Amino acid sequence: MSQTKKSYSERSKTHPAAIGRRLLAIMAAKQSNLCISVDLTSPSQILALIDELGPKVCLVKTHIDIITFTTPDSITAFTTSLQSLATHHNFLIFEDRKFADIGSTVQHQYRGGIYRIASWAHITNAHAIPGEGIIQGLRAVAHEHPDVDRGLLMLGEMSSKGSLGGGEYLAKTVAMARGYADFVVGFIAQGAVERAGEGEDFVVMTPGVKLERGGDGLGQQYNTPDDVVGERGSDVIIVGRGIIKAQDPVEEAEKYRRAGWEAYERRLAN
Ligand code: 5FU
Repeated sequence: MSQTKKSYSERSKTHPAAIGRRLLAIMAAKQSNLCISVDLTSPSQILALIDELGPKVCLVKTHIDIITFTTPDSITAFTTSLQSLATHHNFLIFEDRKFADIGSTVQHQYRGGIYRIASWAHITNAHAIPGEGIIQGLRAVAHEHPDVDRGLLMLGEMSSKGSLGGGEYLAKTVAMARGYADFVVGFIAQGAVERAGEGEDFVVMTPGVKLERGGDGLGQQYNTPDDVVGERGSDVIIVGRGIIKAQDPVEEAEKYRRAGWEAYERRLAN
């Protein structure tokens, strides 16, 4: 059976990565394939918005390095509060770090520095351009946290105009990830990726989503939830400005949650 025809609930029992099973179970339980991208710079505003939107989402995406922190302690306070919100509202945390270096360097970047991403983010992502050492390096750091589940998304195709990803690049990225199914949960891409067999399951997440198609004047390209989930077989819609810049972000998030979920239900039914 094609992966796009399987329910999130069914896949939550068989996905090869523990964090993949957990994410799919949350999606099924909350009837949400919505990931909110909270691209604001004030820590308190971010946390307040996440507290409001938490019930509607399966995943919260951060860019920790765009946030204005005044002290190292304020970073820890932020990530601790974020983890509490994740537990309280039952969502996972995805740090959109886009690692892109050799295995040895990304280990330091994932584990250390001022952000210590591996200590609080359930999921992060990486470019395939350096080769599979990047996956091996990140996975070794994840294994330093045996008490918590960690996962990686490989970037196979970006949403922006002129992206060098997709096509053959995406296919090579998928091939590279195949040996690491317990850690690579899936891909950032614009639609479902080819599976080699029934045992494989990739959670595909798609940024560049709005209720109306268009762009932002800086290369971002938007498709609708129905385009990406219904037509192209992606699993999770990643939405930033479509929600956070709306007059009523909670009401808008509900529109996206419903649109994403209905597109998924239609996909299963057709
Ligand atoms: F990998 C990607 C990509 O291909 N496109 C993206 O837009 C990531 N993103 C991120 O998703 C980007 O860095 C933003 O954080 C978010 C999209 O935000 P928007 O406000 O919905 O355009």
